[in-house]
Amino acid sequence: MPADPALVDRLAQFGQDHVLRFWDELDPEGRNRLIGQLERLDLPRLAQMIDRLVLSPSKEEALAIDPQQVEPVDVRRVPQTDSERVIRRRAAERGEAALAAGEVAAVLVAGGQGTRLGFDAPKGTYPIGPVSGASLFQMHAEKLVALGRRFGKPIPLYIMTSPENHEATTSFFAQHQQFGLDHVRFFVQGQLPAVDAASGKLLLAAKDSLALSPDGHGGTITALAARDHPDQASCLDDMSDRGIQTLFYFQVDNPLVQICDPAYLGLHLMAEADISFKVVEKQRPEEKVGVVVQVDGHAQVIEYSDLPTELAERREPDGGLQLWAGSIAIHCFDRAFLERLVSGGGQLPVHRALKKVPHLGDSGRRVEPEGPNAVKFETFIFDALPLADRWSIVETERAIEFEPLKNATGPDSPATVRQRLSDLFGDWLEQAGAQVLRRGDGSVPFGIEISPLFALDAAELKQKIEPGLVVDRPIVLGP
Ligand code: UD2
Repeated sequence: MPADPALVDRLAQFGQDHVLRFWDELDPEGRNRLIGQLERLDLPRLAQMIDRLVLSPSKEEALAIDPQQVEPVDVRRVPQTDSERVIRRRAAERGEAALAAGEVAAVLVAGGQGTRLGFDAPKGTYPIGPVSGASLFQMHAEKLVALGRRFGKPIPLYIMTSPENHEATTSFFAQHQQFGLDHVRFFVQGQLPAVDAASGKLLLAAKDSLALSPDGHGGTITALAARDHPDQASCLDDMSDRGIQTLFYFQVDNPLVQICDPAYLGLHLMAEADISFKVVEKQRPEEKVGVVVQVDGHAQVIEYSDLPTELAERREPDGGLQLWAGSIAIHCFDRAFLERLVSGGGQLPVHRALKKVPHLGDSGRRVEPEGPNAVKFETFIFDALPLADRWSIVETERAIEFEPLKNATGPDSPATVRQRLSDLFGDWLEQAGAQVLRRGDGSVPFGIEISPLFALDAAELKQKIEPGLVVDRPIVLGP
């Protein structure tokens, strides 16, 4: 059976009909797969992306921001004075009230490919607990269970996966009885095709499949609004039915994240913000975090890979970086803001990434490129910031809230993350009255782990341990 002539025409109109060149060799299942993928493509939009980001990327560069217009953004800094501490305390009360009223949901993005870590499974399943080997997913889920108990209302969790890791992620949760969570719902992000970097032609991963990759965490917004079946509510509708007003958004790779931090939620609510960002002071100009800046009176993020060196290195008279506010990808969203974005069709801008993508050559043989050969397209969630009317940017301390797992070795690796967790839990134990053995440089020389189900913070820990406890060897405090 030949391919549908209307589809062939449509592809030909956009110069992409070569993707059907193995049609005659495909079985019905393969044909259906390919047709399904092709029908989901927005060809006119794809053609624009190819023109702007592949065939004439210099046009895109010409549109880039003028460094003279980039200024630091207003940030609510870590409290230094009594009055600032009072504001945080009031904000925490406001956030606690929202949690107790069941108005907050958590959204965990876990659809990424984790290429840099070199781990062949969903990153959330990585055993990161310094002593128990608890997974990232377990740590996040147990924080939510503990928070639900503390505030008397379970916090629903929505987890974004990608087609590649959906099955493995959902089975991991099923194997662990959803880690005791009351409500967890998985939703799958969209995909975008990779194209040849020289010609802009779609690449095939197999005779019956395009080379597709996740559409970036900017895909969260459309995926939250999508329905898997016509009779199923979207995640946003489900949240609305549950009375959720605020979404707390976080990434899978940072086990220190203070999920649903009441003070952060409260500052977001008090500012009546559409979107909030948590930031830390960047350690070095080249650190791989996007910076929150202001351009023409409006806040936006410049991703690390797009930040010109001149701007990254610009310093204040006191020597500090001028654009210091590094985004750690912890956000609050007003649900109504996301609904407005979806109904207004407000698509986030698409970014390009030049990558090595294996594909099928003309003869049908697999090509393993030696260097980057293809452009992948991605959207970023932080590009929602310029679309917001009101925003709130809040500083937090790196030592207590940010140590992401990105690489197999060196910085941001399992070794640094486990060390940071042990050091942080060592601090909690000391604040709770224990004595902890330390190295000369202050670090803890063995693993310490405190399950969120045992204590969520130092204050809770203090009620649970014997005063005078001495910690001089690996320890796990669990439920
Ligand atoms: C991200 C931010 C960076 C900084 C840093 C903090 C981007 C582009 N940059 O850098 O500014 O905040 O994090 O750690 O995000 N993900 C998906 N689907 C996708 C792609 C990613 O769910 O299609 C998830 C992924 O599972 C992870 C998170 O998004 O939880 C971050 O992805 P990344 O590791 O690619 O981002 P990174 O480290 O370049």
